[in-house]
Amino acid sequence: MKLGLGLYRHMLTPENFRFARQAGCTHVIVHLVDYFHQSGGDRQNQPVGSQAGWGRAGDPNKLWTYEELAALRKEINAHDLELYGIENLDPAHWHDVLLDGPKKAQHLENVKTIIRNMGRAGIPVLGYCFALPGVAGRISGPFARGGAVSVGMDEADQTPIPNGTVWNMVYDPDAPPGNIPAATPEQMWQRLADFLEAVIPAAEEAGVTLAAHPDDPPLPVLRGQPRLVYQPRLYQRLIDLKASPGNKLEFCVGTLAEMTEGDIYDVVDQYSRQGRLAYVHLRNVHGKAPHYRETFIDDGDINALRVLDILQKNHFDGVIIPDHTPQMDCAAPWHAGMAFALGYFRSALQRMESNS
Ligand SMILES: [Mn+2]
Repeated sequence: MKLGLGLYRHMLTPENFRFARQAGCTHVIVHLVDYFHQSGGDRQNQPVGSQAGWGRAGDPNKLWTYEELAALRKEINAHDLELYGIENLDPAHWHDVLLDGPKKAQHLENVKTIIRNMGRAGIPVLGYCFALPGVAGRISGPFARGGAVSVGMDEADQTPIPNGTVWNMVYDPDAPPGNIPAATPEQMWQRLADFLEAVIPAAEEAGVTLAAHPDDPPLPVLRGQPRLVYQPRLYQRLIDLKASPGNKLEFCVGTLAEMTEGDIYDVVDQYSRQGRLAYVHLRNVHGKAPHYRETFIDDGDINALRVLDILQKNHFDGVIIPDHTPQMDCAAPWHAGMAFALGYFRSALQRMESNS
């Protein structure tokens, strides 16, 4: 098992690469989607609510190139770190795959091109969320131990998604007024099947693994749209759609624990035993969707040490990252929260290494 840190696009700086290495990470996972671009949102904190959105999607005609990916990997390697993966696709590049829209064929080609560029640049994992609404309806407050600011949820946000928006980002600011039509669950599963059918062969050829995040928050319907993986058992349906080593999971333990069915330790065992985890988001939470609060890693409903033991037992050899953490009261709230979680993981991993 390897320790990693997830970094948002605006955080891809030498200082943050050094921070990751100093905290014991050997790997990083990067976001290249520029959330809150042009929206003036608070980039240090996790997004809450939905109406303001996460800003404008990127340039539909500018896919991530081999040159920029290779340069990023080189810079990360220069800090004695490996670039393990890219987390999330830009809605500008693939919205009609999610929406089954008129540009679907072109957008499937876009994803294949990105995958080929990643493979050539030596970046092995692409995380994605196959969701129309994205995260919505979160609230923020002093919910964690000692009044640390954290995110949570009290009720499901069912406000409809406006035209020209998907996954909280605006890809067409000139879209006509109105909302996107509600899909059926079967339509969404078919869209996912079409996606995997089209891109998994390209991923296999490029040596890239696709990694699916479960629906966050895990609710059957959000913003009037059906969700796919809102109970642990639905992850099995996703991996069974395409029996390929390129079809794996961005296994978010926090989101899985927020689901109303299943025992989290059985769930971790079920999927890690099958060797279908690409990487793991390990965070803690108290409660079940839609009523939950995110907590410090040692302080929620999940025994994270027990999760790590199960992953070890099943020979999981990928990367774990803290996902997100409460913010700590100091000059660097995000970094302190991450350093706390990373120190916790380093200790657990060191103990495992000395016992094996
Ligand atoms: Mn997650």
